Amino acid sequence: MSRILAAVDLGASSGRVIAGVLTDGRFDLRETVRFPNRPYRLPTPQGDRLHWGVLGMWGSILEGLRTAARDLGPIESIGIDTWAVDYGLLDANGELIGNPASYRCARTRPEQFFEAMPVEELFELVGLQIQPFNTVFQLAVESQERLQIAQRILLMPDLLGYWLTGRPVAEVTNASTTGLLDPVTRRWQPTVLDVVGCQFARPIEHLLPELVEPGTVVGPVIAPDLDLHNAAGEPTQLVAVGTHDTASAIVAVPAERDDFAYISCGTWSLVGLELPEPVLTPAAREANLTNELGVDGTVRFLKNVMGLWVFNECLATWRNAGHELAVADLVAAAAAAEPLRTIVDINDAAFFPPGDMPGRIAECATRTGQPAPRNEAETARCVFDSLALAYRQAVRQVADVAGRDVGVVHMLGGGIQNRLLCQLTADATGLPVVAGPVEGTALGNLVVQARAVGLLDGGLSELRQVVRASSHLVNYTPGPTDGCWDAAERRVWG
Ligand code: LFR
Repeated sequence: MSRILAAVDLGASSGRVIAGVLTDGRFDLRETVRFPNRPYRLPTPQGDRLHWGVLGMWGSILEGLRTAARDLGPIESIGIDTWAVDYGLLDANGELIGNPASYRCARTRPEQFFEAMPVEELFELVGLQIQPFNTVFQLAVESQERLQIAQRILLMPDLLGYWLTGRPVAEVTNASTTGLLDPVTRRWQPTVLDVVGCQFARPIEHLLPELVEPGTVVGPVIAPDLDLHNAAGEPTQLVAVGTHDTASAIVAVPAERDDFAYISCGTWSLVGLELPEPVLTPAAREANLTNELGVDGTVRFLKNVMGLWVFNECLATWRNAGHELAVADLVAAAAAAEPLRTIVDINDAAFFPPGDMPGRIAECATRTGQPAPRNEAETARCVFDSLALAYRQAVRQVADVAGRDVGVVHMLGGGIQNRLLCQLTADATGLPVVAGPVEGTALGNLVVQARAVGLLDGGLSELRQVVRASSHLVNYTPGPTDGCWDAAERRVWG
């Protein structure tokens, strides 16, 4: 008999509800709603602020869940995953205080934080790549008014889960992206809490909810405007999956051998290894690598690479200027363009805020003595070549710093529909690439739910078997490159 589970998967560019129909150890996926997601820019006397439209997302999620129940039948469970680091604050009545800020809002001041706690110490304690948007830096610049009345901090998926069930929790994979968690004990880090908490009216420990590991059943779904039940007529359960989207994606790496690296390709590209414990060495900090917690006690040792965000912002710029471009045509034109003509450091901070990416790429080309791309195809080729180069560097860095060999690269997520990018990744890394599944995050979310409610069992390798049975995988073999990627690397990083 088939069972239906629902994955709510919110990315920084789009959100979806995907129903998974589980039959004989494999999932069929049906998307029941998809909606665009973007931060909204609002003016304040202190400068523009970027906010998420969280109630709009909530409305779309309810619509997707109701459609799943209406079209497919009773829903066993729901799991929510979202991008990391962003949060809502609740007041004493359990009400949301204002619109959650977007991590792309340039409001944080990490250097000020380092006056209270040196960067070396922070890394040793929490093991995170220093990114201006880490929750710890966002909390450090929260307004005093909000902090005076805040009674709870809930990360995005935990906030939505609280609205579904009434139970506040902090699921550890996402909590590990805050900069407040000790990646060894998987508990809140007291020394960092002391530093951040001094500005709160109440001890910050009281604002942080109970930590739960992924796979915990949070409770029955009781939200108004939803009337859900499972096949036995009991209430549908919310499961805390790997609520960080990247954690769910990595569950779905269809690996058959241990020496794999992964690249989760979405708005960001997350390039790394799955390890049994964090790497907290100075070498890891100097390479700006991160230790995020994964499902079943694992650690994701990885690098954030700027990702398809840069390409998507290029597309938005061209479309705003009236050029209606189909992605497939653009990728085909990029494939025919001259390889490695212009390459940029795709992780340059210039590419982080939303805006005119083609202009910034041209500026960067001129600044580094390279020819600026002359058209959309050359700009797109520059982005894809630059991404592949950054993947190559990141795969080598994580392998070197962790002291591991890598024999295969697994790419997954929406970005792998770009076959040019997959082939360039094989060429640049010199490693075989296995691409798939496209719906990695949703599948990773679904298998963890299914195990939590007793529909699957086993460890990560058994869950990955279900992912393999549910996916279409494509192999890419590295082509001959004549040292062109070495030369490209020297052009970018010297
Ligand atoms: C990917 C992701 C990354 C995180 C970034 C910001 O969607 O979750 O893992 O670093 O978004 O939250």
